[in-house]
Amino acid sequence: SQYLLCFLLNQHYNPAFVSLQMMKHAWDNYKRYAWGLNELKPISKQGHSSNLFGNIQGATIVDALDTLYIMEMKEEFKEAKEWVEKNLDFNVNAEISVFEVNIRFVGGLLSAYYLSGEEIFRKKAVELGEKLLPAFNTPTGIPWALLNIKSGIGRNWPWASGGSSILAEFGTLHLEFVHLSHLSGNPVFAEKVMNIRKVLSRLDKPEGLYPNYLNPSSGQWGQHHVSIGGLGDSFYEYLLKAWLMSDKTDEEGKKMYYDAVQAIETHLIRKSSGGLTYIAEWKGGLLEHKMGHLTCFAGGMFALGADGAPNDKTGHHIELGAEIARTCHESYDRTSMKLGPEAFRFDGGVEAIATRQNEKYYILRPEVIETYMYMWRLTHDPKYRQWGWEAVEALEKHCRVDGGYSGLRDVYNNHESHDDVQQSFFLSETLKYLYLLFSEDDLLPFEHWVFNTEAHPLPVLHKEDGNKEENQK
Ligand code: DMJ
Repeated sequence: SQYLLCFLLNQHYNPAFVSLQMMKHAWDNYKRYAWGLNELKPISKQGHSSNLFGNIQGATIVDALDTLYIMEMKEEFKEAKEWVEKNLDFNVNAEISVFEVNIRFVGGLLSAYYLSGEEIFRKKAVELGEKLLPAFNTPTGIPWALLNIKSGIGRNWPWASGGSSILAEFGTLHLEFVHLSHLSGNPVFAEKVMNIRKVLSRLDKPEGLYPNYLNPSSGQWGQHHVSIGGLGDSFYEYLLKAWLMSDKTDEEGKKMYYDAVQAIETHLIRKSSGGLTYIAEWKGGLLEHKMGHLTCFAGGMFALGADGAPNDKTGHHIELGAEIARTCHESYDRTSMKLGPEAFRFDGGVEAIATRQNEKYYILRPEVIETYMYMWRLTHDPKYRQWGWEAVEALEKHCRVDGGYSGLRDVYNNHESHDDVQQSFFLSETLKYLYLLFSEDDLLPFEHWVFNTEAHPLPVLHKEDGNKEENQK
């Protein structure tokens, strides 16, 4: 495979084909060493289980289904489907993260259903959706973060401010739950997420911003911390995508999204003295000049939302997307390994560089490549493909190991220290976005598909399919 790699990198490489080969390497090793378990430890060559999924098993299989399908890895898709049929079991005594299980398992199953038409995936998605419903049994209907899917008892993360639920968690259920209602004929799923909307739209927002913490009992905000990265990120993403997925009929989602972007621009977006645009974190009115790798998804989001931007701001939103893409590319380029750190700062004389040891790791996250993919599709500027290719080379050089792909502990070091985890989102997101970046635009075109926050494509519910009634529910 080393020989193949050199050949591909130096000769007439076809980058989409290279991403497919990467997927094969990741999948084959998962299959060899961790089949049926959640994730792979590629150095120790054994399974890895995160407590986010309780003892639900098979996260990598479910997360990877649609990538296998899109890449036409037919044999692998078939074996994954057989595993789902025979082994995917939600009747377990497990405390799970409602958000993680929704975006990876519900999202993965829904996409697999829509792409392949295989009934088993629809059935499993609805079955799992029903298991998640007790999470909404709170005085406000804002769901708990954690749920025991056997007992139906929920609670919040012990570290969350004042017993709060997390914005990016309860705000990232909308797309999947609308589809669960659509596919099951049961309105309850859509009702639950429309209620979250209602609670949020009635609340006072400091400077028009949404704090990351909301108490599900009192309906009051916790600490006034605002982030477009961890704890906040995909809430904003889902406002925009709810509107797009509704064939642009969900006016409430649209308004909330563009109002939020306006507040973000005024209070969080800044330019460094070196000319890099970044999105800071807001803590009760004070800015922390730090941007997370997670925040880099926002470049793609701004560009995707550009078309519907009010007051002739289309060009401005594309430009904002392009500037965030450039900043995030710089965060990669300024490391030794050419892969970006978990967080980078714009203070104390540095720009787009991690200064704290515990922010220097890279865990195979997708957000920067995701933004390249959106920017490529929406502008066709070739630099986004070049930047994507730089990431491929860096992944091959530093993350690829015999037993799969591993995250790195310090991207500024000259020697790899591997974290020994092949995250399931590497197969569902990072490799899928790379493949799409190097494919034609008519593969999952944006007019017909929106990607959930784990890169699982969900179809736009076109008006003529009776979507109007659904939004009015
Ligand atoms: C994924 O599970 C999703 O992209 C989520 O929105 C954020 N974290 C990981 C990838 O970094």
